Amino acid sequence: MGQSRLYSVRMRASEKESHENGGSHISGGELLSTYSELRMSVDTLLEKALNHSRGKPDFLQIQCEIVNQPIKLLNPLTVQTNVVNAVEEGQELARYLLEKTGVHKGIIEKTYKEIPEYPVRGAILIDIHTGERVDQRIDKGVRVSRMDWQTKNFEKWATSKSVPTNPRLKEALTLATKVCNHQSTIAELCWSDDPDYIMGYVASKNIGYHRITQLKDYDDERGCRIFFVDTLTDINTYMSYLEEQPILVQWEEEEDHDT
Ligand code: WAQ
Ligand code: MG
Ligand code: MG
Ligand code: MG
Repeated sequence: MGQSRLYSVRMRASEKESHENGGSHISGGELLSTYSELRMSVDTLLEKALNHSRGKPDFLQIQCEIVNQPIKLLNPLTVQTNVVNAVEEGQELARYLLEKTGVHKGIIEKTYKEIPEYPVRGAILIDIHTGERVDQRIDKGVRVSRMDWQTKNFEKWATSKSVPTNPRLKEALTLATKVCNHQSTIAELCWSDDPDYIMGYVASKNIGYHRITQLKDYDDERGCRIFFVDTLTDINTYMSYLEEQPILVQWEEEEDHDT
C-alpha cells in the first residue's frame, strides 16, 4: 500500500440538513485507499453511514481525492485497558490520567464544565495554559483525516496484544496515534457519541492510549473529543497537520519494546 499513490476518502452523514445548514451529525469516516481498492473503500464508508446507531442520514457525502504529500509511517501508541464499574469512576480516572500527561487540574475542571457546550462533528482544541478553546471552528471542530491502518497489520498487532480486532479501536487508535505524534499535542480525551458505545480513552505520547471501559451511560448521544494543546505559535499549521498530513499506522514488531 505504501508504494502506489493513495486516495483520501472521507464520508459525512447528517440528519435533516447538511452539517453546514444546521443538520445534526450522524457519522463520519476517513481512510486512505489505493485506486484499485477505491470501490471497496467507498462501500465501507457507505455501509458505515447507512447503518449507524445514531440514525438514518438525510444528507450523505463521500469524497475521494488523491494524496500528493509523502505518507508518514507511525507505530501505534501503546495500549492499556482500564476496567471501571461506573461512569463516575471512569471519569475520575480520565481526569487523573489527563493530569499525568501534564494538564493542570484547574484547566481540566474548566474544560469539563464546558464539555456540554461543544456539540461538534470534529474535535475541539483547548490551550493548556488558558483553558480556552482555540480552534474557532464553532460547531464544526477539526476533523482529523488522511490516516489509516491496514487491516492485516492491525489484526496482527491486536492478536499480539490480546485486544479485540474491533474496527472502532482501529479507527480511534489510528487517530490518537496521529494526533499525539505532533509535539504540540499534550493529551487527547475522547468518548463516542454513539448511543451503543460507552468506552473511551485518554491518550498522549508519554502515557500511551488508555482505554477506559465506561465514560458515559448507554443511550447517551453526547460524545467528546478534545485535544489539549501547548504553545501553538501557528494554529493553522497545527490544524493542517491534523487535516492534511497523510499517516499510515504500521506496527513493526521488532521495534516494539512493549512486547
Ligand atoms: N476527527 C476529529 N474528531 C472526530 C473524528 C475525526 N476524524 N471522528 C470523530 N470525531 C469526534 C466527533 O465529534 C464525534 O462526535 C466524536 O469524536 C466521537 O466519534 O474501544 O467511536 O467515532 O478503544 O463516535 C473510543 C474507544 C471510541 C475505542 C470513540 O468515537 C476503543 C468513537 P466516534
Ligand atoms: Mg462517527
Ligand atoms: Mg469514528
Ligand atoms: Mg460517533
